Amino acid sequence: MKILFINPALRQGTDHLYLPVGLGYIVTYVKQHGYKFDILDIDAGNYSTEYIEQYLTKNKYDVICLGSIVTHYAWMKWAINKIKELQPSSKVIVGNSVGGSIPEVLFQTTKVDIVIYGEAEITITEVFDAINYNKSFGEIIEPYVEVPHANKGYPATIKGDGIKGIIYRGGKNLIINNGKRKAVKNIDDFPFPDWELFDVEKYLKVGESKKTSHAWFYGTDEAIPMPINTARGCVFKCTFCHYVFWHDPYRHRSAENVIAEMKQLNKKYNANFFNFWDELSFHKIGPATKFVDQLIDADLKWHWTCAVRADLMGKDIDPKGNPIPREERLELAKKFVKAGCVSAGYSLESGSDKILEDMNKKVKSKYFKEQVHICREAGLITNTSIIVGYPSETKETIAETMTQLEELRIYPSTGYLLPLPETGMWNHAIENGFIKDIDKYLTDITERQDFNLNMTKMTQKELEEETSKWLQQLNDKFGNPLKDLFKTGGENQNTAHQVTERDKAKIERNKNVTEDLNYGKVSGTMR
Ligand code: B12
Ligand code: SF4
Repeated sequence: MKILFINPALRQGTDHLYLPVGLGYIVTYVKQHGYKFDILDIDAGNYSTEYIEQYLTKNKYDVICLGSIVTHYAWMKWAINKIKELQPSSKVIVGNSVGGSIPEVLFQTTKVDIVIYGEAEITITEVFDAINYNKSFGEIIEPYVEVPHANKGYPATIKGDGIKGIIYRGGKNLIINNGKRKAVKNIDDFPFPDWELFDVEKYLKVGESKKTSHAWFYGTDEAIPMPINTARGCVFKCTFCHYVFWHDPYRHRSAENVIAEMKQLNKKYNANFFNFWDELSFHKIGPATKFVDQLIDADLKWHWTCAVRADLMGKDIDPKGNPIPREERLELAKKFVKAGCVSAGYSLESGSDKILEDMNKKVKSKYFKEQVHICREAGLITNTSIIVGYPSETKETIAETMTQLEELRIYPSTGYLLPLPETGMWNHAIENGFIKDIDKYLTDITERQDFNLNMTKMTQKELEEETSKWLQQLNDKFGNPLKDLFKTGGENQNTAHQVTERDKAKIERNKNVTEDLNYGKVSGTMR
């Protein structure tokens, strides 16, 4: 059985390349289970459309697998249909949220054969086994049962029984949905992604040659950053968010397991800076303390970044109403620093507590502020993203958010609300007629930094002008050199401000941060 995996390029030709962690997990797992395959790495190769078409014309496969996030729908639609045009007999398997959150749409607008939703390692191996040994994927449950969904206007999938975690094209024009697969309990069980299968050199060199890295404060001559997935899922359900592990329990790898991967990456690639690519790396003081204590004991001398709850160190009361003393929270932040953490990412999203409620964020802005103070005291860098344009957004709520950031001296990574499938905001947009043609909407959307849809009572012009006005004010006040106030990193035209000489003082600041995080000035930011 000839298999091809395709790694698409989310932001083709930009200054950063990110190793594809999800794909890395999958290819490693199927390799361990005896499958051989090719990888067409469009991201690393920066391949043109012509190249891709030529490749697919020359190289024939039985199975072609590709996955991406849902914002990449337009490209995925093109790619799937192109594959089917050039090699109609190959089976096309799609994973990640582009399939899993909109299967009803994808099966209508493309010729995809199988969608894998949720955690894919085991599922894809079972699908390969079925194809390899000519077995069926399952059967339709009769009488037919339609699986409810929020993609208005598209026919439902029909309940089936068989390989869990897949939706596939069955007979009689039916799309059969075998239901969710239970997530793996202990994610330590997955093998570490085998980066030998990718052109790691290339991934590391792109940032280096363009003098951009995604290691906070560390220059490209100093940091060799690599990604690690330390946790899957999140304990919250914000109304703008959706990720592949949405329906799975929150799971964290053990510190031993993460440390072993760090050591392996250091040994193989000299990696000394690790980006914890998680939705949520730490959610509670207890487990977080245990984890960083183990890192401190391991005495690795490397650095890392992670994602934490916006109130992990800011909230002074636990769910049972017991107080959490400030010293305890400050102690945790200090331990993060001691363990090598440079920046713990967490998001304000909005400074308006009303909008935070609409977001179901379960965080109050006062806790965010307290966390900023604690992190600064401990020497951790604070950065935040904000979402502008919730339905209840007004000039006043924008001002509420921005004045807090101004006081805290944080330049935000700013985006407009971008309703994504399977989120509360998606349902709102569909129910209220903001999205009438799902295929068109998904084809047109780009990134949250671009204006995609207005669901507020302000006009789009007002919303954009108000947001830009405030960002300009922050940019000027903080002395940032940002030319594009939204795309603060990662894009060719917006990285000039990142090409600054490494500044020892800034690096020192990690250890003793008392001043602001002047976002745009930091070498290597990439939000
Ligand atoms: C790293 C990252 C990035 C990196 C991408 C690096 C890379 N090459 O992978 C960068 C910084 C570029 C990025 C950008 C954006 N990102 Co991002 N990002 C992440 C992050 C933090 C980690 C991804 C990861 O590695 N996860 C860990 C692995 C193990 O999980 P996984 O990727 O889901 O993989 C599993 C399954 O999806 C599946 N799978 C994955 N690939 C494949 C392939 C096949 C063939 C199959 C069968 C299965 C499969 O199997 C894997 C193992 O079980 C996630 C949050 C998260 N934790 O997922 C957000 C996330 C993926 N990003 C998201 C978004 C929205 C964006 C942006 C659009 C934000 C923006 N600025 O507007 C941009 C995209 C820009 C664009 N041009 O479209 C959303 C996606 C939402 C959605 N419903 O699709 C996420 C989920 C965050 C969130 N909750 O909002 N991102
Ligand atoms: S936005 Fe963050 S906290 Fe909210 S559900 Fe998504 S990952 Fe969790």
